[in-house]
Amino acid sequence: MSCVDTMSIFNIILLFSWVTAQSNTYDLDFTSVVKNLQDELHRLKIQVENLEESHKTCVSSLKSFGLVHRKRLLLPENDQSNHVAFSAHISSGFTAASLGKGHEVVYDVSDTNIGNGYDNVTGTFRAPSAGVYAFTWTICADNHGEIEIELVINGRRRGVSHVDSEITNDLDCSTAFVIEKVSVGDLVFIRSTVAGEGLFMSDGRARWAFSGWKLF
Ligand SMILES: [Ca+2]
Repeated sequence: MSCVDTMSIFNIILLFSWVTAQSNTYDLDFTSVVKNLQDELHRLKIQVENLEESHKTCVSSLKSFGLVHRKRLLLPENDQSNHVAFSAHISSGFTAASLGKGHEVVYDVSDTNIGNGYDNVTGTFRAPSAGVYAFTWTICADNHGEIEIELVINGRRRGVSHVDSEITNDLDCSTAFVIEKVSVGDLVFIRSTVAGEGLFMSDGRARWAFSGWKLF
């Protein structure tokens, strides 16, 4: 109900109260009552017209500032169930031998886990809700490090990257990015596709990381 409607009803209630009070007197002057009613109706009519004009002016001003309908473009403020984002990294460097071939990479430090989809014990992200997601991961090779890594969604390869550092004291990193439609409960993780060799860096200089977030 608009402000104009509310004020009109309020004034009518006041008017009804006033008429009731008048009717309770024993010396009713009906001509006077009718005259007063006409005056009051005329006054209310002018007041409503003024309020309608003010309302039009307000709406026009809001539109000129782009404020009308803005709220409809935003997500509902209390709808947190649709928010999904995670980011995790490996806390220290490791060897190719410790990872091996065909093994899931475990990012033991969970930096962000909105929606609780990521498990830092297994390394797997389980989608809490269906939607289109973005996934990105970074791998870094230290001395003579080399490996190929794949992004797996429900058992299928959906992305791949490779890094190779051929010399001592060399550092090479590779970052990949994938956008994928995901169903609720889908499993997403990073896995080695080869045995690899050498060392991999994951410390304050550069680190292995795995992130994902729901776009819509
Ligand atoms: Ca190599």
